[in-house]
Amino acid sequence: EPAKTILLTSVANTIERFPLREGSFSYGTAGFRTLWERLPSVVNRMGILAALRSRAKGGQGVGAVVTASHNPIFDNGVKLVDPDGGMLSPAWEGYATRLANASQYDVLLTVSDIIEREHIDLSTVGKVFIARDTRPSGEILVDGLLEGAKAVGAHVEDLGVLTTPQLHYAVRYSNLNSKSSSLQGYMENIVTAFRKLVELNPKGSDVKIDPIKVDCANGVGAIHLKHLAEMLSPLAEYRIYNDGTEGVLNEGCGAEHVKSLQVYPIGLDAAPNEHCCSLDGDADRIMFFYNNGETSGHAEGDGFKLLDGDRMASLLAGFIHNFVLEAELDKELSMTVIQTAYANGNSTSYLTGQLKLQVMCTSTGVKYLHAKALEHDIGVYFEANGHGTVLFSDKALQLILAGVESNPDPDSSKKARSFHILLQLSDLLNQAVGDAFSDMLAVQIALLYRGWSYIDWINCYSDLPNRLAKVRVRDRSIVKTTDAERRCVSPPGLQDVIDRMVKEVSKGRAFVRPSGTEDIVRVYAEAETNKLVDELSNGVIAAVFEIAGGVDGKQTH
Ligand code: G16
Repeated sequence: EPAKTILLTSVANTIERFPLREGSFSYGTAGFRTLWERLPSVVNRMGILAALRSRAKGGQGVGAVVTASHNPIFDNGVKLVDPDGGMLSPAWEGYATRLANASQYDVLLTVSDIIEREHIDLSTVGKVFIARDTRPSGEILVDGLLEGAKAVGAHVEDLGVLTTPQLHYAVRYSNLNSKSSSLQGYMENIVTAFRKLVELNPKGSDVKIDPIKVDCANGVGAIHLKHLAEMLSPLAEYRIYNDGTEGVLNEGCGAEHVKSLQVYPIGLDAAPNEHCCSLDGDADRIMFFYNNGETSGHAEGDGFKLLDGDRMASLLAGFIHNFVLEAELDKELSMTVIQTAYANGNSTSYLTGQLKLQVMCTSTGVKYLHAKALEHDIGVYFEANGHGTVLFSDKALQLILAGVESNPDPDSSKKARSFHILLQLSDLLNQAVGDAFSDMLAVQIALLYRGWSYIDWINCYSDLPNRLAKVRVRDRSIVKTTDAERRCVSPPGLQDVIDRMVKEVSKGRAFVRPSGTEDIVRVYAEAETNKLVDELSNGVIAAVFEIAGGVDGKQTH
């Protein structure tokens, strides 16, 4: 077939310019992630795969984003976005790993194989949207991505420096044609929904929204938040910290830093009870925090109070469920909250016990939570680390829209208002992927409606003391888990030791799993008191170190 020969020749030409580096690569929790110098060949090949994916989907747009999100600045990564705006279908992750590790010759065989297996019609034209975060290496890596996609005959649109959720959004709506997929369209969509929600507030629109201090992790979030803040001024006020003009990306700041160390980000001075939050390096996760004014003697974290992804899940699930009830949609729409094993035990108890909501647990990774959420009419999914959103099914949107159409005046009844509020919330909350911007605005709306400060929010339940640690081992791939990562099946004997330690501790729970974004094993522990959780966490860290082959000394965070 001449078309295939031409395509393979063009692939051979592009991969020659981006030779394979040593080592093995695997499509992890969120794509490939490693030191950026190792990545040029991988990124080039992901350009090829993105174009193939698009052609396999009849020419629908596919996304490719160069980012290493929360990782250090010298790392980078690449992940693909499917035409619906979600993560790449797991069925294609195998192709990604195969391509990334293939010799030059095997690349051609693999591409040929994908064309056959996926019945790709070579008369279609592909479309690939690309974007990157602010990492300097991104500028270099993007060239390979562009070349790879073009080599497979895709039309490439380089959207430049975007937050990861902005790219997901652009891909989704370029294929749906129901909203503008441009950056301006993205911004106007959330700004309009936020404004309408403020107007729909039952307490009246003449309200004061608490200003919020936002740590942007010296990443891409700062660039776009400046724009968003201008659009929302003077209704709401966002004070930007760590905007990248001085500090280093994710260093001493950002959502991962505040979550795992439970301390303030560098450079942000939180006066007692001021509302604060931290984005991560590509603005797809968010952590909220404040200073409760108490002195603990632990200078860095004095008075530090964290409101994490579990808190967002409980706030937004409770908030939305209330309107579902008022709109009398509860019989027709299924609603579920999806968490991972990292969810604090008390958050799950609050969701099931107090809010009477169904809760499910999946493995770590937005791709798993998102897929589970899609199985329900309203799927609220949040990882404790701050990733998440709320998805509304087509059925839910149709019923909500019908409610709005038959009740055009939101002031006519509580029920009418609820339809209008739900409609705006479905617009505000990113339907493609978790988004720090829309999550931040949704939290502000929920607090505004309830008349709550962060203190009221945190008082919903108290977190069980918990610790998140990292252990470096020789080969993390020997650590294997089951039961949504709650139990470890390899190396042998490790789970037995963990079980024994957990049994000794009141309200104890612990698990270990290999990270899919960093070369470490993560250790999570929770227990009734700080003393007990320290003992449990240290015990499990030591067990992992001994049984799974620890190196470089132990790390406690
Ligand atoms: C990515 C994923 C998240 C995951 C996180 C940590 O986030 O999108 O779903 O929770 O990695 O994963 P792991 O524990 O496997 O390292 P991000 O913000 O880094 O893109």
